Amino acid sequence: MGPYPKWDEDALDAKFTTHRYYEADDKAALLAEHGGTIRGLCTKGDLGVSRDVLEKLPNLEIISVYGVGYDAVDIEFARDHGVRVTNTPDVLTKECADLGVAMMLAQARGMVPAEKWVRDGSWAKLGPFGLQTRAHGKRAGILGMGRIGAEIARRLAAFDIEVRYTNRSPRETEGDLEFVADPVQLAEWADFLFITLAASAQTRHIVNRQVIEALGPDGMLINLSRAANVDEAALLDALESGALGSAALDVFEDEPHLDPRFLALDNVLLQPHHASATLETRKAMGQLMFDNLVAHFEGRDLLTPVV
Ligand code: 8YV
Repeated sequence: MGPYPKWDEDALDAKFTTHRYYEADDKAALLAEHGGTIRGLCTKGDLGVSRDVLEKLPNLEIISVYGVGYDAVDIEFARDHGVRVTNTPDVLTKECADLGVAMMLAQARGMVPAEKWVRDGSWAKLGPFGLQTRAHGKRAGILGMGRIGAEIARRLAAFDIEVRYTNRSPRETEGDLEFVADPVQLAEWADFLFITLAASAQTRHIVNRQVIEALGPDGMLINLSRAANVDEAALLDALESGALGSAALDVFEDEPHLDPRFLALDNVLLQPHHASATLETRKAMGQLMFDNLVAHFEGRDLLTPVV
């Protein structure tokens, strides 16, 4: 459905007859001509595949997602039509956790504006860069204690940051972390709030105005899940008014076309949805996407099934 690095596309071309939906000038014509012969589909966590495309693939057997998030795939359609779905968890977990903690530190210590301060000559002309905010020893809430949330918690322990979490239900955690059922209460307690839960219709805007304002003028929101988990209009209002101290965001509504209100803010770190985007991890994601397809067509168990 979308482009992959050359090494992934070469492997797919060598193994399968491929059709590149993203390159087709007339996508409807491609589906009309080839839709009936297509048995496997590759897509991405942030791209997915909609029902109106799936309806034109009557012989589709498997959707292999390059990414851990499959919220953009019409899972209900897949289930109803016996289409298998796979994703690429685990291979990207630590990568995403690394960026989540890096975003917290970069924003707390003002590393992006500080780099500009050096590079544009302000340091020499105007003196020291302003005082920033401590991260170690503070409190972090994790909204979504899945694989990535758990890895972030592990990392935060090394910074002497106390962690509490909320989740659909309590779960066993490394360090026996305290479960807080109400996201508002978690936000009231926390200095940093990490949004790491899988996105779905049920989680839309789980981080609402109340949660954002509970995090407060000294709080920081870090989102590396999906924009849909956060009420972005409420987030922008709070960042503009100071009701929320700061944010570090890797995902946005209508990305990569951000709401221009973000660009006027100096209390938000903007990242281009690249939490999993290292060479090593993307190679592992591509390999897993490919291996799931091959396992299916060779009649073996799928490596990482969702449906
Ligand atoms: C995407 C992601 O897969 O894993 C996910 O769900 O959001 C990303 O890693 C990435 O954007 C691939 O294009």
